[in-house]
Amino acid sequence: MARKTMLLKKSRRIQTTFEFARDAYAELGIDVAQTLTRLRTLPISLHCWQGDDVGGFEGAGNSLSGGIAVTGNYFGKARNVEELRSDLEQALALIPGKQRLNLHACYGEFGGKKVDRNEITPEHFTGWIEWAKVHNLGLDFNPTCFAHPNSNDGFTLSHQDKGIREFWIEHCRRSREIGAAMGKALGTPCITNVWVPDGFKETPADRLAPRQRLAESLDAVFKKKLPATDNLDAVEPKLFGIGAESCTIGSHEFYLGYAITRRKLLCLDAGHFHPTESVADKISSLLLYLPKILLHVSRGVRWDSDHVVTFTDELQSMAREIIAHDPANRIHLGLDYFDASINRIAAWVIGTRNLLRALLVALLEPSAIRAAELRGDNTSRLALQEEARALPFGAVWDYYCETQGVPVGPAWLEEVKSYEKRVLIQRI
Ligand code: RNT
Ligand code: ZN
Repeated sequence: MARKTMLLKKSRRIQTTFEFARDAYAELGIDVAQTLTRLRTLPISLHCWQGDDVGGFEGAGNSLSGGIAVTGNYFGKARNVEELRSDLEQALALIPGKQRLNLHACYGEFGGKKVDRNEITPEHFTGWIEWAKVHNLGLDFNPTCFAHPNSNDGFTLSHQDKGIREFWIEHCRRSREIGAAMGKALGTPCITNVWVPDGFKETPADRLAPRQRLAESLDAVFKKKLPATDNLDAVEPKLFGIGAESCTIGSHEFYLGYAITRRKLLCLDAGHFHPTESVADKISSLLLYLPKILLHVSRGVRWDSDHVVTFTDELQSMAREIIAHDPANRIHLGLDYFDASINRIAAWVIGTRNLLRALLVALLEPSAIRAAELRGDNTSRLALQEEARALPFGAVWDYYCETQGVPVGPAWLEEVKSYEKRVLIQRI
């Protein structure tokens, strides 16, 4: 009874504070209801690999490679597809709105058989497609060009050896077919994103030849036309990876040129640039030349460390640029981080809720800021930008969570803790 009264009081408080906030925004010319409708049209693609430390279900005993690394050994990671789905369902139940799921090729259901990367087919993903239908989720996809004996020396699509290049070309071709099968079945295009780790630890004698090989291999991968309603291709550049410090073949310049000339989506991962470079600032430039881009929202700390997305200034800048550039049609939003030092479900929830909250703040930006800039009043622009930080977006966010039927404030944590006690503990 006491709990019921408390909940009722909380719900009333959420409603009342929301009404105050709504009026405060209305005074600034912002229609909060419209804002929330817009927020609902922006799904975030949750990265399946946060659930099991980028392990996958091949059962081949391949350890993570490609210059990416997961640190931490918090208990309870998903060990099979059922556990991963159950964990995802728990995370999704705590995130407002409708999201998507981003799968990697190594997460297929191979029925205990050895299916090599150049043998995967859409059948290995029918389980995921059926599950996505039930949960009303769109799917995105990635070839897995790492954690495999054929990538042990750090090269895949740009490898000197033709046989190895062909192996990875076949893997990426099949990945696109799988993406298209997913998109077709679910009625929403799958973004199939190619990232390869290829690069040199030490100074190479020839930087050109591997880049030529990468371009040729990618052309072979993308040769077959697939309907844009089923599949959209993306390519992901990177400054450097661990073990590829001296020259990363798929650099930003490489893929920028590639994406523009081949009409592909460019994927910007927030951890793939120099720490002082801002991904937020790149969005407007890219969208002048590319119809669509993909974002891997992540948080690098000193390097591409893939920390959980937090509510940083950089995240907020990124969100405001996203909102300023027709995100429903031109920007696909995905997450990309892997933290094994905390509860993995909480990691999903924290990062996704933060990105959504940042998008909400961006949607609630007072138009007076832009107007000040237009009339050359930079004093007012700065003053209003700083005042806007204290606007009551928290009340709108709480109301959004409440009306979307997910826990308000830190209440989601109780559910994660109870799932941990009920389910994760048994995985030890
Ligand atoms: C690596 C890239 C890539 C991967 C995932 C697992 O630096 O960011 O997107 O994180 O494919
Ligand atoms: Zn990424």
